[in-house]
Order: sequence, then structure tokens, then C-alpha cells
Amino acid sequence: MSRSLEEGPMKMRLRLRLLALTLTVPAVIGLVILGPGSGIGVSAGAGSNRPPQAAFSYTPAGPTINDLVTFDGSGSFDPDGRITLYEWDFDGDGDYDSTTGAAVIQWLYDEPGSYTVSLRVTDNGGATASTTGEVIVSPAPVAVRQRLFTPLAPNKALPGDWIRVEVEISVRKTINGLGLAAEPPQGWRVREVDNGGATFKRGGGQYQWLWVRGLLSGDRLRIVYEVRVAESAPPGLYKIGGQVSSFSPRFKIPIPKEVEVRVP
Ligand SMILES: [Ca+2]
Ligand SMILES: [Ca+2]
Repeated sequence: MSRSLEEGPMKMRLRLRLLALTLTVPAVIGLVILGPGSGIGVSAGAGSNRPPQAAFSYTPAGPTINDLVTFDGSGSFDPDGRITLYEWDFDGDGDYDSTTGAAVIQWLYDEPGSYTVSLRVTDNGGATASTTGEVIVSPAPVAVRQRLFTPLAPNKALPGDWIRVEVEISVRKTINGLGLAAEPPQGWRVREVDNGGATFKRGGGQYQWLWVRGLLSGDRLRIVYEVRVAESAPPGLYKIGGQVSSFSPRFKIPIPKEVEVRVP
């Protein structure tokens, strides 16, 4: 059967995002997996060719969704020749997602979960060896929830009214340099109410909260601020957006803005 006919949309998406890059060996190495410990996939080639050994590492060690994960198969070797082919199955479905002559490759997971990754190497004599490892992909490093409290329920406010905004951030891993940016509609003022341990900065129409201290998994942050509907705001639906970002790990997560404010 043709492999391409069996591919679902999710896998096609992953395949499209695949970047085959040759990289220097990263400073931080994740799990090192040596094969053929599981006893699979070793086959002798013709004559006296000795089979290769498969091994790979990956980084970062604890990836989250949409992190580029670098897989490095350069720990594989052949005692009497060289490796000519690296075949990777990144999601454990038995289909190789990448076949390449380069040892290093990057892959992106857009769903959290535990993935079995297999590497099969082939030497210049045609003998193969395989090894497998587990990659656990975590959900986004923070969960963000925003609620609006308008003077005229539900979600209705008049020009000049103050709207209260509460943002809750649940931290799921160690984070340094977390920031929250509020993005109110043009010309709407922001005033701080509860900065949740962060430093509040404003300037040039930007409103930001920055946490100097490192944050740990399980921390919950609550920021409260108020936004004043511009006196000149024409009737319509308005969104109060923003984003949560971090230096380490580096990410940007937009705040969900399902709730719109209606100015009659
Ligand atoms: Ca060999
Ligand atoms: Ca696969």
C-alpha cells in the first residue's frame, strides 16, 4: 500500500513542518538511547559485513508543544564501515517519517503526549540496526484565562466606563522572564489594580507586567487591571487582547479573547 494514501491530515501537517537541518551538536543533550538493546532490527548484510549500532539523543529534554525538537543520530556507528542512511519514525506508528543521509534532524510536535521514536540506521554494506526512545511532549508551559467584568451585564459598557479585566496564569514548568502584555483597543486607558507580584510598565501605548523572579510549576498568578472605554468609541464590538511571553523557555501565547465588549 502507498504510504501517502494512509496519511491523515495531522501527519501531513507534521511532515510539512519537518525541517531537515544539519546542526552543530547542541550543548544540552537529552536522553541518550543506545541500540540495539531491545534486540530488534539487527540484520547481517552480505559477506562478513558487521552490523551497525543505532543510537540517538534529542534536545530539549522536556519539550513542550511547538518546540522544535532536535534529534541527533550521530552516536550511531558502524564498526567496519559507515552509516549511510538514517530513518526516523517520530510518532511510533511504524511508518518512517524521514529518510536522510544526515544524522541530525528536527521535528515539531503540535499535540502533547508520549511518543515512541524509532531510528533505523543502514551501513554501507546494507546491514541495519534500530533503536527506540520515548519523547514526552508537554502542553503549553502556561495556561491563561481572562475574564471581563463590565458595568452593564452582559459584556456591555458605555463610553467612559471602566471595565475590570482579570487574568489568571497557571504555570506548568519552570519559567524565567515571564511577561504579560495587555492590548486594549486603540485609545482605551489602562490602570493597574493588582499586579500579582509583577512590575507594571507602561509607555508608547504598551502595557506590560514583568515577573523578575523565576516561576515554578504550580504557581498561579492573578493580575487585575481596568480599561476605560474611550469617550469617542463608536458603537461596536471590542476585544481586549494581549499575550503572555517568556525568555526561558522562549514562547508567546496569545490571550484567548472569546469575550467581546459591546458598546451600544
Ligand atoms: Ca558494517
Ligand atoms: Ca511515523
